[in-house]
Amino acid sequence: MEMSFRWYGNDDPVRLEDIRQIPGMKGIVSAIYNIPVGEIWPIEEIKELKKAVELHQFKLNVIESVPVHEDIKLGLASRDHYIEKYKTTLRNLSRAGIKTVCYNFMPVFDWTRTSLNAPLSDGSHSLSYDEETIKKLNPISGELTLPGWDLSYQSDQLNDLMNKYKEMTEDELMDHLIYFLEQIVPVAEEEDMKLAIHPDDPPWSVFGLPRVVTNRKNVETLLNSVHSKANGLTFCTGSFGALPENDLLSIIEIATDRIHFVHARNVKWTGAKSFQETSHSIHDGSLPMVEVMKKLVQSGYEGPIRPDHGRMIWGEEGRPGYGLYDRALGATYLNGIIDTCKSIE
Ligand code: DNO
Repeated sequence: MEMSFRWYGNDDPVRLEDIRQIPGMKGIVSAIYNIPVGEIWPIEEIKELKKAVELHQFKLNVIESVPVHEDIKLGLASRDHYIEKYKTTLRNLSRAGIKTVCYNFMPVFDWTRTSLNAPLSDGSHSLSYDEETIKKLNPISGELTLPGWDLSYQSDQLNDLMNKYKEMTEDELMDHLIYFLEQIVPVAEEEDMKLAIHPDDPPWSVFGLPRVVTNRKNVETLLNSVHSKANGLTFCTGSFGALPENDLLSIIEIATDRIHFVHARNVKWTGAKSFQETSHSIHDGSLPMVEVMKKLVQSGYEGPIRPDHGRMIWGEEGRPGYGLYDRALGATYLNGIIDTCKSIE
């Protein structure tokens, strides 16, 4: 597998020089962050990013993410205009040599947590999610903002946008996703690219908005909707695994050669629909990380994988979930498991 690390570009307090010193690190996962959602990514800017990464002897192996415009998720008439732009961005990425693209289809909000620095018993801090707290929060009030969210909306715009989703069922959202896939997968095929949809995080409805990339059945539906290797999945242990009934191993089984990217992290279930992120170790969280890695090795997965969110340890300050130290420990733990599984295969 290609062990990789997410890097947020030149503004990231974690430097490429630091990432270079993590044993076994091969790839960088990044994106261009200053382009409004829906607009075309210019090839020059993509090449610049790639050059910065390659200067440190890394491969820019995945773009995470090219965000999907809300009009596409809403199924509005204007979606075709944004789909055309999405296709152009895919072609530009491909022409710059980048062949794997991660994206998600969550309405309005990307990943959601209720705390960005919840204490763990070892004195470190991590991200957590508590369903009871979420029920009392109004995302429009601005009392909760998260790093993964598009903060360019004014509160009245956000209100209007959320209202547009009010009547939408999950089946309708799935239809809009399939429509999108039918349009973009042929372009990915032409360009020999892999599309890797990220599961919803957490994998249930939040703030009353529909979510569909949540479980094995829905993953099967979306993978079967367009039969092409290009139509694939980001297998994110922490997103699917936040729901105890999601059997991670069986999701790997049904997705097998459609898994194009792996996010590996552990969570501890703290109640119904509630969890806290932990170290990657099986001794800290609820997820069977060793079994998951073993299954990926057995299924022949050789693609990019990254340690996902880490705790904040050793006094590090920085982007929640994306510090250097705990993700580096995670990468080393994962590489140890992978090497062991391979040696006894
Ligand atoms: C959170 C990330 C997500 C992910 C997107 C993919 O840390 O895993 O923000 O990048 O959902 O589109």
